[in-house]
Amino acid sequence: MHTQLSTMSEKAQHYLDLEQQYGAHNYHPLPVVLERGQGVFVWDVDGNRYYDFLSGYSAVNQGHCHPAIVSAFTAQAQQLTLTSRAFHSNLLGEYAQYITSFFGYNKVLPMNTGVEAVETGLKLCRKWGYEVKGIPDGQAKVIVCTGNFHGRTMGVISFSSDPSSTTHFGPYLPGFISIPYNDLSALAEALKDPSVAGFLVEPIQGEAGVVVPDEGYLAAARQLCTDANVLLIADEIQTGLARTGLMLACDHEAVRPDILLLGKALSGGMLPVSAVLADDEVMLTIGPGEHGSTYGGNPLACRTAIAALQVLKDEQMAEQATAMGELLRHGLQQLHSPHIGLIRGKGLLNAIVIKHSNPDAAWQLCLELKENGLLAKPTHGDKIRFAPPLVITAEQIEECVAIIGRSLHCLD
Ligand code: IF1
Repeated sequence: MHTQLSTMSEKAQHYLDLEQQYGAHNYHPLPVVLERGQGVFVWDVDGNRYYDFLSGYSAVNQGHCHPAIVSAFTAQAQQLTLTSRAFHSNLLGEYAQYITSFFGYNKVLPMNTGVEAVETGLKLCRKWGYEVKGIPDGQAKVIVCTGNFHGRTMGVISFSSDPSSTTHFGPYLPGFISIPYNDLSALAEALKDPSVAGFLVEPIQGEAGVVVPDEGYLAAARQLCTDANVLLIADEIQTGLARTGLMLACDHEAVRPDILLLGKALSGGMLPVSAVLADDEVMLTIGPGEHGSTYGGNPLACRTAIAALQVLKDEQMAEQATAMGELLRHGLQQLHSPHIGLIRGKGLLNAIVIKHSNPDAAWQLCLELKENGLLAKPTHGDKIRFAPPLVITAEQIEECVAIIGRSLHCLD
């Protein structure tokens, strides 16, 4: 267990004690208790202000409590929040038209959390495999990549290569083939199996520590899948929605997935909203009563998601992410810190790899960053993700680089 650098205020400790006593211990958060967020900033219960360099794992790309999204959410919350899909609502059709034209697909299947979108995409893929591709029933396979993170349900952890996601949760769902990420020959080999229905991939592997594949990987994977009559399923739940400098990370290589998975910032951090986009040949393999969710496509989610998407465009957040990302990576390079082994990322999805003899160094650095007014958290030990909201300004990037530079000295 990590040692804490600073003691908590009595007020903050009170909240930690309640969580410790009454909440499951399924996380190890940084010792900070937040009570307010606005734009790139969050404040703790003692009024201390922090730059948020995690953005809710890219769920608040638009910034905390974006006014236009809050007002859409608030207005709908006072009108009609949930009808279930047993009845129609005046918002689902409008939202479906809006999001399908926004991303250029025939149809959307609305869900809630990201992992539900992943599960839904896999169900669509298998259904298409049997009913369109003609794979013998029960034999459909999906290719996945080692180092993936697609969520925490039993089905999705079945193809995780991370012991902390899988240990003692078996038996696992069969029907997945694991290949190394960013390895086209392994993909080509796996695609020779005629029972393969799909290839599920993150355009950039987030949890693995922002692993960016080689230039051309996605485009080549797209072609290999097309040639093998296999669906390309892009998990853009973390990389999508302007985070990497274009609306989708797939856009960097003009790749159009057969199934597009979105989540997180689709609601700007207001409530869980996810979406599966596909064309009719895939989407219509699921008929009435064959899939669903109580909250999927609820009016509150629909209205909020329209506002969240509109804001991304109106405020040119993808362009912002490109410019601010370059500024951030350049600033980090200019620190010439002996403790930074690697800086990598695209747009405002970045990570540094810490180089230090102490295995706890990344955690210690995050505690120091917190003391200096910036919140970030290590992923997989020695990597720290730097992913601020896309509304961050150049001056704020400069200030954050200075904070990071100052904080790195705690590792000297
Ligand atoms: C945790 C990080 C992890 C995702 C991608 C699907 C999902 C996620 C590419 C599932 C969710 C979250 C989950 C959260 C930490 C965070 C995360 F990569 F973003 F940092 F874990 F890897 N596809 N990622 O990143 O979406 O069901 O959570 O809405 O579980 O600790 P969800």
